[in-house]
Amino acid sequence: MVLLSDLKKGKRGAIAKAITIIENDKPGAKKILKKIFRETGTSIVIGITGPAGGGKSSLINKTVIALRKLHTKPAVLAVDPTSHITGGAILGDRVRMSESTDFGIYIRSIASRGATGAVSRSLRNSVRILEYAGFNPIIIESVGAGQTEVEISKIADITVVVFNPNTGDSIQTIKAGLTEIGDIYLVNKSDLDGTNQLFDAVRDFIGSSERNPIVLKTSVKRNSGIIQFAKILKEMMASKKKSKKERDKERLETELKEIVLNNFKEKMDEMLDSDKTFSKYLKKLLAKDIDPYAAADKISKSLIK
Ligand SMILES: Nc1nc2c(ncn2[C@@H]2O[C@H](COP(=O)(O)OP(=O)(O)OP(=O)(O)O)[C@@H](O)[C@H]2O)c(=O)[nH]1
Ligand SMILES: [Mg+2]
Repeated sequence: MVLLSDLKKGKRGAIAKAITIIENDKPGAKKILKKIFRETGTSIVIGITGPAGGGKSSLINKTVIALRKLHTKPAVLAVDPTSHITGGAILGDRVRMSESTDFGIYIRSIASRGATGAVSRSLRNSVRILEYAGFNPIIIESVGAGQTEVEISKIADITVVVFNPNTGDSIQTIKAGLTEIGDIYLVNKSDLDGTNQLFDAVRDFIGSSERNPIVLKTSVKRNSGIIQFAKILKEMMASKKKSKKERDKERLETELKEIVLNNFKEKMDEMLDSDKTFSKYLKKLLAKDIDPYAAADKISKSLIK
């Protein structure tokens, strides 16, 4: 069991243990959440997303140091979508981010494999652990592939999208999902050719939308734009804090529904295995006496009376 007093003090060992429990042990996770929940929901979550290799980890490494100097206490969760393929990506992130851990910043990779919703669930609860441990802001790095970028913006209070000129991120190739979610757009690797073109395009197409997001150039290589980015984040943290209650109300409602539905699903799954109506209609289905939809209707009606 994790020592709550150690967690509260922000001790690394306790945080690591708690997050491992959150990720792998459902009953253990429930126990921890019961104890810490009252003291969560207090930190600003910053989601940083964008195409693979855009420089997100490198940028976060520098940005957290700048944020620390601005008297905040950042922590980082890196969602790692490739770990189950190569096993090398976690190490890559750790190495790239190693500089910042010397400043009392907590960094951790979160495995992205698992059932739908499992990543969001462990992210949400890992954020809670870090809030309880006194970190603010909590930065989540995720590759903008598939649905993850959208999911990140559901968890984050501030969403940052990172593009760069060398991957052929012309405005035409940028996925619609990414153009809609950012509060801040970074054109990173601004030391490379094509930066101004991409910057203008992003500003014209996304920056001029009603949401009015901020568009900035950064270069980790030249160490430019990063302090400005950190300052903007800090200012935005203050303004997003004011609207946090409202966002959280909606999110908690969604989360609660999700958990209840999941509970039902698990319970029903168990029940169906031994349900007489289910086996009766399954037989009919196998004999082609009924179609699957009609059979499902009959079974559902018999269960929900
Ligand atoms: N020229 C240049 N290269 C950069 C800059 N920032 C990062 N890189 C390089 O880009 C490569 C990818 O950087 P990462 O920080 O791993 O990018 P990432 O977006 O975290 O990558 P994934 O997590 O794999 O999606 C590395 O080789 C970095 O050294 C920059 O500002 N300029
Ligand atoms: Mg990375």
